[in-house]
Amino acid sequence: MAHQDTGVGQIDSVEEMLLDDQAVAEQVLKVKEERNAVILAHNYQRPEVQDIADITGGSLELSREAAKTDADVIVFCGVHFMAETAHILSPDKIVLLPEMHAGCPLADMAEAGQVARAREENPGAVVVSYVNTTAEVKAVSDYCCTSSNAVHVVRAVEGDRVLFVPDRNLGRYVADRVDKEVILWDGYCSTHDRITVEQVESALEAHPGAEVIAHPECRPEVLAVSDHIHSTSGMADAALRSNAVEFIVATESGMLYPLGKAAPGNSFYSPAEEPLCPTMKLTTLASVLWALQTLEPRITLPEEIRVRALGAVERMLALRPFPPGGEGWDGGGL
Ligand code: CIZ
Repeated sequence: MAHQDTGVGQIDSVEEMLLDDQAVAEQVLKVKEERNAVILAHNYQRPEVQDIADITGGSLELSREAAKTDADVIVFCGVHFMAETAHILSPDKIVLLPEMHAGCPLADMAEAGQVARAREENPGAVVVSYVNTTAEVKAVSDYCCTSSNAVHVVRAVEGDRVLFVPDRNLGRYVADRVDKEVILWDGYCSTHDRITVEQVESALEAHPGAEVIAHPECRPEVLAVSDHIHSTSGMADAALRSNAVEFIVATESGMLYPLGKAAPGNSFYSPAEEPLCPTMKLTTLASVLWALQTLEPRITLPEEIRVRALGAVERMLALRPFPPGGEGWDGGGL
C-alpha cells in the first residue's frame, strides 16, 4: 500500500484503514489535538460522529461557538452552507467539510442572481434569508435568520414587506405569526416536506399519549397537528418542559440521538417513515479522520462575498436583544 504523505496521522497499511469505529474515533481525537482543531457536528449527523464532536447543535450556534475558540482548524460535520458560515465567521481558521458532496438541496433552490432579480421585482421588500442559503445568497440579503429566530427577525426588521428565502414552509410559519406581508420563495427541504400528517398520525397510533414536536420546515398541515414547533436547538427544552414522556419528532431522524441524551427519561420516535437527509448522513468517522489528516476539503469564499454575507449575519445579531424564551424566538441557540 502506497504511503499517504499527509504529514499528520499517516495511514501506513490496509489494516489501519480497516480500523473499527472506536479505533477510528481514537485516531480522530489524536489528530485533532495535533492539528489544534475543533470538531462541530450538526444535530442531524450520525450518532458516532456526534460523539467525537467538541460541540453539537444547530448550524449558526456551532459556527459562532467555533469562532470563540483558539482552534486553528474547524471540522464541520454537516453540509456545505454550514461550513461556509463557519468560514464567514472565522476567516483566519482553516474550515474543513469532510464530505465535499454534502450539499443542502434546500440551499441550492435559491441562487444569488434569482434573489437579486426578485429584489428588483419587489422594490422596498426587505430580504431575509434563512441560514440554509449559500454565502452568495446571504451576500445579496439584508438579514440572515435561523429557524429559532425567524419570527423575531421578520418582526424586527424595518418595513412591512419581507421577501423570505428559500424555505416556503418556514416562510409560511413566519407569515402566520407576523403583521407583515411575507413574500415566499418556492423552496423546501425535501426531507421535511415529505413528512405527512398520515405518517405522524400513524406514529401516534403506535404511541398514544405522545406529543408531537415538529420543525418549522415541515408542511403547514403537519405543523397544525403538532404540539410544539421548534428549531433543532429548541426541541430538547420543549421536551423537558412538557409533562409528556413520549414524543413524535417531525424532523430529520438524526435529531433523536441528541434528544435522547438531553432527556434520557423520555422516548423519542420518528413519524412512520423515518425522515432521513442523505447528505447529512454522508459524513463518517473515516471522512473526519481523512479531513484532519489531509486538511482537505477546505471551504473558502471570495473575500468580497464573505464580507457581504457577514453583513447579513451581523445585522441579524444587531436585532438583539432577543427576548429569551419570549415571542418570536424559540429559545434555541443562535
Ligand atoms: O440551522 C440549522 O442548524 C438548521 C438548518 C436547522 C435547525 O433547526 O437547527
